[in-house]
Amino acid sequence: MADFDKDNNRLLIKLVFYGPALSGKTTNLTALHDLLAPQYKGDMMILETRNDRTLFFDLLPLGFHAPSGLLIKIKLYTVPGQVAHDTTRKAVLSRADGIVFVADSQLNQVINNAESFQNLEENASKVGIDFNCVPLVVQFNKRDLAGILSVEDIRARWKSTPWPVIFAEALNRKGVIETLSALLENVYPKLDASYQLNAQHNLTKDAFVGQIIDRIH
Ligand SMILES: Nc1nc2c(ncn2[C@@H]2O[C@H](COP(=O)(O)OP(=O)(O)O)[C@@H](O)[C@H]2O)c(=O)[nH]1
Ligand SMILES: [Mg+2]
Repeated sequence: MADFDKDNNRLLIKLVFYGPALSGKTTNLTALHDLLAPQYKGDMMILETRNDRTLFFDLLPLGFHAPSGLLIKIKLYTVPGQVAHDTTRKAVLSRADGIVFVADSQLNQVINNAESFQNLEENASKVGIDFNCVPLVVQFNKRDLAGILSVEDIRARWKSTPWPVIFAEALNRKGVIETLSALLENVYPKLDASYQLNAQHNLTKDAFVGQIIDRIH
């Protein structure tokens, strides 16, 4: 769970965008970054390891304070989707507080999506994340393209799972805020259970989500 720094009364939350290569993970991050007001934009950082790239940034560089004074900071990460970069994916996934799985809606990406989702499940277990409990949102991206799975098909396929499904066109900045918002809604109860955000810090779920989403337009 989140990194709680007791001395500094600070909670550091890590959110990871996972998915197959080229599904739009980086585009999601870039869109969120672009939509933030300048004073809330952290520098976009690129971690280069040999031949792969991991992108991350502080959602609100200064964080925000719960009424109790607790400082909350959020970092967003993408993983490299290429099959070869499994070690990096595991490292990035490690200690994630929430995950967005970015699927590519194109019909010819069904297998890549499935393999990547399976890889997520395996890697989560390898880094000690309980896949049945971790907050997860599934985003079907690239809804603007032709040759995509229908909304009905996708809904039918995911109906029996516990995860929210959001449709997006990250390239056109559609659905990205909704995706983040859905993830934060799911992250809050876990954080609340671990750190008594409501009882001890007077931070309700609406305030938690609102503090973040209100700064993205
Ligand atoms: N048509 C369309 N293209 C998209 C969308 N989102 C991302 N892309 C494109 O898909 C390609 C891969 O995107 P990128 O974010 O780099 O994928 P990543 O490998 O998952 O990080 C780029 O050319 C993007 O412009 C979308 O919603 N619609
Ligand atoms: Mg990328």
